[in-house]
Amino acid sequence: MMLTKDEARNLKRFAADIRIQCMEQFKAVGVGHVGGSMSVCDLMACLYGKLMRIDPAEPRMERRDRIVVSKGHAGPAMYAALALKGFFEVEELKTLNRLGTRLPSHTDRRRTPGVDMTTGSLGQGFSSGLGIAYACKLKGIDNYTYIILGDGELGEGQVWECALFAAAKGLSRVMVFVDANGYQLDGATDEVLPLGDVRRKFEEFGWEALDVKDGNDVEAICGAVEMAKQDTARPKLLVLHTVKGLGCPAAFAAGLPTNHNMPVSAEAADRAIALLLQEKEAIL
Ligand SMILES: Cc1ncc(C[n+]2csc(CCOP(=O)(O)OP(=O)(O)O)c2C)c(N)n1
Ligand SMILES: [Mg+2]
Repeated sequence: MMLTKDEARNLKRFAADIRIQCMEQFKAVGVGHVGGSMSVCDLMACLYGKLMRIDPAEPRMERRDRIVVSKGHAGPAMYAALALKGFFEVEELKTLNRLGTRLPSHTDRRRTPGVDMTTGSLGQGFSSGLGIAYACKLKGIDNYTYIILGDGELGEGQVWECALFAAAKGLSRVMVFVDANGYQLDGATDEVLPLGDVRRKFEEFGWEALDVKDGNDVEAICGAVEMAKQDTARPKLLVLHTVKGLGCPAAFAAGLPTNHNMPVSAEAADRAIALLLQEKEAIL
């Protein structure tokens, strides 16, 4: 999807707002999955601002596109996008992970309007996402199912069973995004369990697969989605090369191997939010 200048600017601003609302959530609870939430904010902006057929007034509309955040710990990025789109009040974001909240740290389909699948156990969201896509296909619904995986998550054996299954069943309206931020919980993915060339591996499994060099660039993401969708036979996978914790000051979180799940003081959150606001204002 080639974006117009206005669309690109609006999506960049939307991504900045999603990041700001992530920080508001972490600030309210004092801790959170900063790294893996912040790295997918640009993707969330593309999905919720441009790509997905959704209706905040009717979150379970049958024809809607489905979304499974298989790296369920990025719930805050999804919640920020949902709230900003009007699925619920932005104010509710401050209840993240509190007792009785509709916004648990990991996504839960029974609690949050707009969440299609409960996730958190890495690998499993891929299987349930494919199940959803298969069911939609059997019902003749002409939608897409979008699934978001982490790069560390690709170490789960289940992922490779899914790679076989989706291609074998011709699930051409599945689009998987790998948030390749280079880190997992306790170190660099290359050190914990190297993945090799993910794009080539999926291609060999029968997928249409593309690398997106700057996976934090909304224009690059939307362009790659459009290109991938030209293939009408195979499931699609985009490897988004992202920065874990992007949008936080570097000394606090961005790019640090310790940013997976970390304490967030009110001061650190406020500083990040102030910088994000400045960056947002500078987007032309
Ligand atoms: C089956 C399973 N094993 C372990 C965990 C604990 N865990 C939560 S996040 C995470 C690291 C995931 O890394 P990655 O997929 O790269 O996520 P990101 O970098 O996007 O945060 C781990 C090991 C889990 N949630 N599920
Ligand atoms: Mg990762």
